[in-house]
Amino acid sequence: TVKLSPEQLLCQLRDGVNVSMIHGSDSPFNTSEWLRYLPEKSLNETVGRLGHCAVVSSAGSLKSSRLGPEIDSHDAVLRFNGAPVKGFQEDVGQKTTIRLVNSQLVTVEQQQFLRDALYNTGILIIWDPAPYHAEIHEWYRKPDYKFFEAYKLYRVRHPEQPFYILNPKMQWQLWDIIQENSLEHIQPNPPSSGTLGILIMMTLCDEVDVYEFLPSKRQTDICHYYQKFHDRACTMGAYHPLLFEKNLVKRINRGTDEDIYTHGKVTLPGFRNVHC
Ligand code: NCC
Repeated sequence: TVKLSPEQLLCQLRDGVNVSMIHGSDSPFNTSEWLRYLPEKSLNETVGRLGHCAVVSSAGSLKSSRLGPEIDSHDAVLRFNGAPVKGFQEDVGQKTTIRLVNSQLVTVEQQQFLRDALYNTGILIIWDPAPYHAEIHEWYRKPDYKFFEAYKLYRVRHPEQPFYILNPKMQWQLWDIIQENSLEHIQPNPPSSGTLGILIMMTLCDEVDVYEFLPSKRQTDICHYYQKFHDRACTMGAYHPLLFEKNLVKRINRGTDEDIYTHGKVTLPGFRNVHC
């Protein structure tokens, strides 16, 4: 295979990955029961057209970065899972427009998820690993984590907060493109929340700055900026094909290597600014 140019790669992502949320017309969610739980408005209607966006990885290298004000200067900010802002504003900012959570967090730590005020800000999006290119029906019967109950409980407690379920098709469309553009064989596990979040923001925004997904000079074995836990796998990947995700993002970066080195910052165009 020939190595695609950055522009070709962007076009492949734009046209090959369909970022969508589960909607009340998607069978088997097209029941009166599910209609009560799913948000009425689409994600697009809820956020409107976004200009400059930031995606904040949870990496330990955000520690002492003092990137907070720069991150908050964006129109919208996406964060992951239980990544806190309280007490860490200097390094990661305080704005949260979207929080992308995995289904493991919501089920294994269900009580915390239902109680912790951290989750009550902004728009929530949940995703769950689906079998390779499975139909929604198959996934619905056998989700990786049975998060539907937690989702419904949360919706009842916070009916005003937009909370979407990511259509699981996206993860394997994205995985296929990562595999196609890598020289090695990749384990067939879905991409990390990080790359899913980047693609979500590229769909919604004019431009996307991603922080500490590609590590800066502050790179460390500390897993998260908010925990004292060391594990290289957090940055390199174990279950998720994280290293391959990062290589792909590096190839479509429109920013400078200097920005990666000093800020851990990558700048990507929104898909509406990609012309194929
Ligand atoms: O750690 P996690 O990821 O929540 O991090 C969010 C995203 O930030 C990027 N990251 C994180 C740490 C690091 N040192 N370098 C990074 O680049 C990654 O892109 C990552 O996706 C996940 O992807 O959902 C993940 O979730 C955790 C965990 O489930 C949640 O934090 C909830 O507790 C997973 N950890 C475990 O299962 C132990 C992690 O593998 C993936």
